[in-house]
Amino acid sequence: IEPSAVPINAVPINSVPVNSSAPLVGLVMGSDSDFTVMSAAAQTLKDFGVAHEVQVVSAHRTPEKMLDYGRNAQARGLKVIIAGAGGAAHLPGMLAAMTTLPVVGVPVPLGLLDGLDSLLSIVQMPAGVPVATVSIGGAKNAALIAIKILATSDDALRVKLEDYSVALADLVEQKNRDLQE
Ligand code: RP5
Repeated sequence: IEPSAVPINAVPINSVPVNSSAPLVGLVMGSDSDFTVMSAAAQTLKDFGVAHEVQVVSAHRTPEKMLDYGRNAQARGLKVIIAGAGGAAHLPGMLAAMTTLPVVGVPVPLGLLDGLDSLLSIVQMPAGVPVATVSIGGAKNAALIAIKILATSDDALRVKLEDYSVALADLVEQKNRDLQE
């Protein structure tokens, strides 16, 4: 038996042109070193045709920029923020404290603690200041959460999510067929 080499999360979706140049999703990370993980979110947003921006905004190295980013995000037209950080990962929580927009946090795994440090830094928010935290390295799901939020008021995006779910189920069935060979 030779299972397909295609990973289950590599579902192809129809790419459609971005219909607006104004970013709806702010994809930020504490360091450019986080982009190896966060690029999966950028790719997914691109695949769904969602206008987004990508920025390095560090809670520790550029704290004033981080505060301004959170403060101005909604007025600039963003609808959701995805924030990834590793280690002492304060960026998602601090942005959540500075904006009424939903913030999705991505724990980025670093070398020593396999991302558990990042996860706990992001997920343990005090009541009143939520961060929707995905799994360690879960940048793709972070993008899908952002897309689902946007799809609540965007029928075209909702249809694309439905198509994506069908493609995901089809891929599982294809793998089952492969297992029979
Ligand atoms: C965090 O420190 C960043 O989010 C990154 O995950 C980590 C290490 O940053 P670099 O030293 O690689 O720039 O703030």
